[in-house]
Amino acid sequence: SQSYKLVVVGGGAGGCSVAAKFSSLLPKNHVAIIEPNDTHYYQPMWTMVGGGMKKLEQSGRPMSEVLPKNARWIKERASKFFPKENRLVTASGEEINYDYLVIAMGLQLDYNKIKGLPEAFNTPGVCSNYSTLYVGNTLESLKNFKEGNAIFTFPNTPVKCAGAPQKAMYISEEYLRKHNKRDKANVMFNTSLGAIFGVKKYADALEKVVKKRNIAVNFRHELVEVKPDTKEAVFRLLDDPAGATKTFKYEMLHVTPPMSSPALLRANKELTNEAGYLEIDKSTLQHVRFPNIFGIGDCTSLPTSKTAAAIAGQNKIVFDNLRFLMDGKKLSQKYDGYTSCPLVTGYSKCILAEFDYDGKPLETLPINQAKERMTSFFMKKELMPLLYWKLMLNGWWNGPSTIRKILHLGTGR
Ligand code: FAD
Ligand code: UQ1
Repeated sequence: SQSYKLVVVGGGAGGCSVAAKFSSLLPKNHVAIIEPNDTHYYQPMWTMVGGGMKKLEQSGRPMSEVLPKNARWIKERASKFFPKENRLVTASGEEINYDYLVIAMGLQLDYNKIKGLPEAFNTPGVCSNYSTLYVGNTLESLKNFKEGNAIFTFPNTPVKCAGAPQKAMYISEEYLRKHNKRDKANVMFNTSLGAIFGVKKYADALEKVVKKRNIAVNFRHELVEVKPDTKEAVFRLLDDPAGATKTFKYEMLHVTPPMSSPALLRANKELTNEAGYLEIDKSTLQHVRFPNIFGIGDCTSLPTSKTAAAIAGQNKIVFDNLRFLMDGKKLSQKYDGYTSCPLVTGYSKCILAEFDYDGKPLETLPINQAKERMTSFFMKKELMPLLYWKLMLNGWWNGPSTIRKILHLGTGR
C-alpha cells in the first residue's frame, strides 16, 4: 500500500488546479492524483468545435503535461472509498492511504438513459457537443442539413455549463442563416426546465435573442427517445399529470444528455447527499461528515451552476481552508457561489453571465455584460483557453474577483 499527505481523485479542471497549488506547497510526491485518462480536455472548447470554430484536437493535452510535476500521478480509476479509515482502493486493487483527500470526479454522462442512444449517434443528424465521440457530428449535421426541424434539448437533471445546450443552438442558427438554409429550418429549444436561464437578468436578454432569431422554445419537454429510422424524437411533457409524450420529426437533433454524479461516488452513500453528490459545506467546501475530505467542482453538492469558472472561484477556498486545517487553524475562507457562463450567441457575439449563490449578477467588467458583445466573444474564444492551460491548471487562477473589485472600486461590488 502507498501513503500520501494529500490524495486528489480526478485530474480534471478541479483536481488538476488544486493539486497544482498543493504541489507547490508540499514536498515532492506528498501529493498523489488518481486519474485514469491519457488526455485532459478543455471541455468549454467543445461548443466552438461543434460550430467548426476550433478543432477537437485543440481542446486536449496529454495528461502527463498538465498534471503537476511535483505530484505522483496514479494512472488508475479509484474504485472504493473507506473514509472512516482514511483510505481508498483503486481498480487494480492498490490500497492508497491519505491524511487528506480532495474529491474532484466531475459528472457522468448518461446518454443510455435515452432510448435509442447512443446508437442513434451513428445516424444522420444526431449530435452532441458534450462528448468527444459525438461533437464532430454537430458540424456534419449542419453541413448536411436540408430542411426540417433543428431541435436542441436540455435534460431533466443538473448539467455542466447550463448555457451550453443553447450556445449550440445559437451557433447552429447562425450557420444555417449564413449558408442560406435558415428559411428551410425550424429551430427549436426543447428544454426540461421552465425558464430559459436561472438568473433573471440573463434570462431577459436571452428571451430577446430567441425572439429576434425566430427560435421556438418549448418548456418542460424532456427527450426520452430517439427513433433514427423515422427521424423522430420523443419528448415527455413534464407538466402533464398523465406523463403524455409528444413526438417531433428532426433533421438535426442536438442532445444534451442527462448527467449524474459518478456511479462510484453514489455507491459510497456516507460521502453523498440524497441526490448522490459529494456532500460538502457550501461555504468552506469541507465534507460535512469527514473533516479531512474536501470537494471541488461538478461532483459536489454546491448549489451553484457547474462550470470551470465556478471551480476557479473554488480552488483558492479549498487550498486555503485545507492548508489551515493541516496547520490546525480555523477554516476562514468562504465561497460565495461565483460561477460564470459565456453564453455564445453565434459566430461573433456573447453574453457573459456571472453570478453568485443568490443568482445576483457579479460582473467583472463595469459594463452591462447581459448585452451581446464581440469583446466577450473574443475573451471566450481566444483568452479563456490560454487562461485555463497557462494559469488555472498551474494553480495560478482564482477567478476574476480581484479584477472585479479593482474595476468596481467605490461602487461597493
Ligand atoms: P472534469 O473536468 O470533468 O474532471 C473530472 C475528472 O475525474 C476526469 O478527468 C475523470 O477522468 C476523473 N474521474 C472520474 N471518475 C474517476 C475515478 N473513479 N477515479 C479517478 N478519476 C476519476 N465551463 C465554463 O466555465 N465555461 C464554459 O464556457 C463551459 N462550457 C462548457 C461546454 C461544454 C460542451 C461542456 C461539456 C462543459 C463546459 N463547461 C464550461 C463546464 C466545465 O468543463 C466543467 O464544469 C469542468 O470541466 C468541471 O471540472 P471537474 O474537475 O469538476 O470535472
Ligand atoms: C473563468 O474563470 C473560467 O475558468 C477558467 C472559464 O472557463 C473556461 C470561463 O468561461 C469564464 C467566463 C471565467 C471567468 C473569467 C473572466 C475573466 C470573466
